[in-house]
Amino acid sequence: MSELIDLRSDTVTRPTPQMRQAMFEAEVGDDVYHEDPSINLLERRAAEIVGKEAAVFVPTGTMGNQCAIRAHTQRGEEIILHERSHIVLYEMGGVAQLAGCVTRTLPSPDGILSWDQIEPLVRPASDHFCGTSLIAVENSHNILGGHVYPQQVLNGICDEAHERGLKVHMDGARVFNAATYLGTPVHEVTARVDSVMFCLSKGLGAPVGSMLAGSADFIERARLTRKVLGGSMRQAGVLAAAGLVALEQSPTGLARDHENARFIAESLAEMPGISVNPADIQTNIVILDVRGTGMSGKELSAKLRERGVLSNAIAPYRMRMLTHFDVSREQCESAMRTVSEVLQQVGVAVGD
Ligand code: TLP
Repeated sequence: MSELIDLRSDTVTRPTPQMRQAMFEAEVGDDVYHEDPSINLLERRAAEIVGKEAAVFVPTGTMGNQCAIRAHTQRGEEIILHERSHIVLYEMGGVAQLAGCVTRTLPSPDGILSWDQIEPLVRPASDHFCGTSLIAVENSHNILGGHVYPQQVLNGICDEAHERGLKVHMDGARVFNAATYLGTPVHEVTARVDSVMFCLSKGLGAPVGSMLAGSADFIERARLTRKVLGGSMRQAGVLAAAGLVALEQSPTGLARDHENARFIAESLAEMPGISVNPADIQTNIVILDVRGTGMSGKELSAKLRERGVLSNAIAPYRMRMLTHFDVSREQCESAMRTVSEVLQQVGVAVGD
């Protein structure tokens, strides 16, 4: 089989030659003693870029979110967030298991919340209720299609939350994609949140690692949880070195990924049985409804896999395709030809 075209996630990117070279040359030390120069530099640069006092390097985005939640909350408190957020769906109930908190979730079709929705759920602790202490936003929002918070909406949530003594954490796994879409520097997107986690290992293309940033105090507390979770690494400067290359070089490539996602959505929108709105694509994530093909998402993705195109079914009739660093426009074109061939072979006709 010729080379696979992997649209399952932007987590699948492999380190570039520059990243591998930087890893080879990295100066390292024991990070638990704060003695790894590459990690120290990465943490300083990350904090600077997102406009916060300090940052900590964590092995995964999940660990970054969980360290943030632990550092912002006390056991028995409530966190308000979107019902389809990564923290709710894909972090193994870490909010309950690790922080001892409860989630109160809200719906919205695109993953974006507003203060008007959040406000009625906020409550102080009482004889009957857990008190709210944290709001978590996901920017861009993954599973509902890579949507980005309009900056005013996000700033509004932060301002109102702060007036009530609540903290706001941003799961910014793809905040660089969000900033690219908005055409603003990342520190403007993150200006009013108390903390932000972002992944080096997604659109930015590093092999491993995420950053959690916030106030110096907050990061000190987050480091303790990182240790509890076994995430305090030693000579991990080899990873940080790749992360630094990703941080400095990759953001400019994200616009290309967004164009490719738009191309994929436009191509799919023309195909019988597939429903997707290209105007909905803001970043690098395409969610498509395949009910009209007569196949489930799993069936269609299995047929694509046989022909070398990898994608994920995320619900019985919904699939997700992501663009990234390691897929070129030509590969997107080839993947779209493959989808079209599969639909023809199974006899999906216009109007089905
Ligand atoms: N997302 C992965 C899967 O876990 C779903 C993906 O393929 O998209 N926040 C957001 C918004 C994410 O999308 C992810 C990963 C994470 C956090 C966690 O990052 P990792 O995988 O590094 O723990």
